[in-house]
Amino acid sequence: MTDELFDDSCEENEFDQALQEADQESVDQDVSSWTQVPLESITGLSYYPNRLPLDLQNQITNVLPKGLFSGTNSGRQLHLYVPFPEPIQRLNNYLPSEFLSDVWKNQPAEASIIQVYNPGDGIIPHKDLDMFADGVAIYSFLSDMTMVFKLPSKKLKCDVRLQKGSLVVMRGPARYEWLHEIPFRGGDWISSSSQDNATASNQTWTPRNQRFSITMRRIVENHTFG
Ligand SMILES: O=C(O)CCC(=O)C(=O)O
Repeated sequence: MTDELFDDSCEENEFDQALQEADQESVDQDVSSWTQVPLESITGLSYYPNRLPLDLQNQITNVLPKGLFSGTNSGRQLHLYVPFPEPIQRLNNYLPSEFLSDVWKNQPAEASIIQVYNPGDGIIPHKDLDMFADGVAIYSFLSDMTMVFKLPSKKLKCDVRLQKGSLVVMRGPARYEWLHEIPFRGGDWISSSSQDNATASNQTWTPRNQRFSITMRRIVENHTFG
């Protein structure tokens, strides 16, 4: 039954192909000399822990096709377009009101991507495609994982621990100037004193578990596919 909800959305289309040509930049991966900056210093980046009620997290997890979570293939994605299945549609209700009014002009998300990460999986440094409007919202499910924001021109980086049930929002410079990535590795270094200070000496290596995210976006006006 639940798989039927997603049957049509799983088909490859032009939109999917465009996404695979995302604005990916080759970044010097030796970031040892880069300066770690706090999340608050990145204009347009906001993080909201514990954003989603547990029952909504569970409902969404349960409605997704089981095949997304099985096996060890990496890079499993599901692209959805409005109308979203009901529990996913409800994610609009948890977007910050100022984000909805100022950035999306009180319109709900039009496109979402569900991405599953097994330990070792990641996503390369990138900016989101220009076909997407300003404002990107990413919800995290099942387990925690570290996302890294990078500004190569100034050798700045910021590690943001995305906890399950959290929301991270990018707009303006955070969306258009900074790259974001999830490093391909089996775990993350976690500072016990600060979520965003990855250079602290009091870090512990925390193995990853399976995680999925739902990224919600709007499409720029007058965008034509194909
Ligand atoms: O899965 C994530 O948290 C990151 C997703 C992402 O970077 C994207 O959809 O552009």
